[in-house]
Amino acid sequence: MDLKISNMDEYNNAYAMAQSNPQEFWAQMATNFQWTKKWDEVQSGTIEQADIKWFDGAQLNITENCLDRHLEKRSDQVALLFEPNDPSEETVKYTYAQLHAAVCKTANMLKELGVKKGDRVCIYMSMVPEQLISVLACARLGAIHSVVFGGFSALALAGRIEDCECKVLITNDAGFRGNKIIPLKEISDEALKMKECRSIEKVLVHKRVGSSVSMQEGRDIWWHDLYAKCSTECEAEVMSSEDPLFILYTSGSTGKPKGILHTTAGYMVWAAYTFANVFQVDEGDTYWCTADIGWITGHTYITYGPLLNGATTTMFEGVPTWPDAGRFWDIVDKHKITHFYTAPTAIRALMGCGNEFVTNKSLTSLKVLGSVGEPINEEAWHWYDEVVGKKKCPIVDTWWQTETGGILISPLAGITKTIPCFATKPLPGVSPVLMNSEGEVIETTEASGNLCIDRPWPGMLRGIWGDMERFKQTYLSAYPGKYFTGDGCKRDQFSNYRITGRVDDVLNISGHRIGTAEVEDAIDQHPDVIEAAVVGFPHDVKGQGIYAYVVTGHDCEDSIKAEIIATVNKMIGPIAKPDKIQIVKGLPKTRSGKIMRRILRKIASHEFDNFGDTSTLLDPSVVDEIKDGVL
Ligand code: 7RM
Repeated sequence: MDLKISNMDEYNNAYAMAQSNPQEFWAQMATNFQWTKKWDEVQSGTIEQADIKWFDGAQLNITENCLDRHLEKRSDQVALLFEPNDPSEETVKYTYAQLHAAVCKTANMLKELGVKKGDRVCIYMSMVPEQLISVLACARLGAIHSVVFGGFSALALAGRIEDCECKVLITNDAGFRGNKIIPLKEISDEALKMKECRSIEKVLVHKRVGSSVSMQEGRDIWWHDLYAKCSTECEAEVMSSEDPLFILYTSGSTGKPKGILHTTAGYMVWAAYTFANVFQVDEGDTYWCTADIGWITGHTYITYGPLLNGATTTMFEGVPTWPDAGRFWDIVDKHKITHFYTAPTAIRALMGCGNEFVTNKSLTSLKVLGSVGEPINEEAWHWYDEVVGKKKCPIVDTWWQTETGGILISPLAGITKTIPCFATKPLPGVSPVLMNSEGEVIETTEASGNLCIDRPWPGMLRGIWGDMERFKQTYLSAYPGKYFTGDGCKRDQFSNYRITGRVDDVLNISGHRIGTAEVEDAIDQHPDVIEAAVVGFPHDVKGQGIYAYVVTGHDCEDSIKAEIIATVNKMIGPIAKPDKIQIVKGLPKTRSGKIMRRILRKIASHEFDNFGDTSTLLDPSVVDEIKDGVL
């Protein structure tokens, strides 16, 4: 059976079959791939036991499925289209044959540096083709890639390198982003100097900007020096289905970021299946996802999903508003982009720049528009639909998470009826349930509750690197036998799903996940800070902004706010920078010492009445003081 569904009847049939006979359904889907050895069992293990397996007993290499498999038919088709930051610099194109060769060469470089199956490789790069190539080169060798977004600080990078003990780091001299240059090698050097960051043996440095960087003898190697010497042939390592493919760090409501672990076969099938069905890319189409490969969206929907389907995928190095707010649409016209996938925060930012940046472009190539990363508001949905899509392009509002590997709830382009702000229907194999506050499944169709998934799907995370207990605790314990998403959700009378946002202490800032505890810990590092509480508040462009309430030891100069921001930059990176910092005398606490975040969230959102039950407050006068000083 073909991967692709082409009408609503087929969707209904596929959904029903994946529910009633998942083993048979996924066995049929899996025949679309190249296996070295077939599986013994399609799905085994349970959520209760936290030992989910898909296609156990099979052997494969995901890069053979992304690259080698297409060479017969598509060797001269463009696989990767790279659009540089500077519009005057030429586009770079890799055909499937060229990408295959580049991945093999790069895998051979990594071999030279001692990388073997199961080793972790950290990729801390800007959005250049070599970033995607590095990801695939790791997969070719069976090395586990851990991509760290280029906006994270040296400390954040060091923490991620240390947690999974990466052996090799791949970086750029520096990266272009709009009118900025990000000194990636310098940041890497700083990270590697830290005492907790000892596992790295070699650093492979790709030259992008031409910045002067220091190269440490014996440790640092220029990409171009080694690349020239490596062969374009590299046999793919034979991997077992449940061998780890990658780790990707993401924030939770407590503690350090978690290394989300994905394995080979299930992730591959899920990435390919969801890409094919949600986007409905046809022969000759050009697909572009604007995410960074440092996030899960870039893993599944720039790299693996499109290439597994033999599509043409686009990578853009820059930002939406440089040189001006028409950049995205210039690129759409230049490359006749048919499928465009971006985040609500970008849509809102561009919406605020005026329609003229869009209406003076053609955009006639566009067929499908996608949204991901956070709930899309009504106004942005309609602007996207009307001004960008000219009411001719279905919008796929795709709900999913780092943990889910790929899209779980979304319209299928041109098939599912779209509704503004609704992710609509679950993909075949996805069984969403809404839970009430008693922890029971809500049976009525029209309902709202906490979103859980009732049974394993192939792309489901298999664990948290080095911490299986936390894996069970975070996702599998709140509702026994179910995967808990951390999101709130509404279901309408026709069983369409609308995701309303996190129900835990995870913030979503411009589609980036940030834990309140992480930001609080960072702020606490400032020597004059006694205590801090961080909450989200509604922000027109970012979706949510960061509001920090800070208790300082003594009367501080106003400069403390700038210092706090600098501290957060250093600990996490600019993406976690508080938008508002209010210095307060105390935080509203219960008698048992818990901060009442509910009140702080309300104040930050300028909702000053109805704080709910405040009878457990230790000192109610604190609330008035905070209210009076609100920003
Ligand atoms: C893909 C990604 C996951 C969190 C998730 C939600 C929110 C993502 C949507 C959405 C409403 C959407 N992975 N989220 N997509 N909320 N509608 N279409 O973003 O791990 O970084 O974030 O993002 O809260 O739990 S992520």
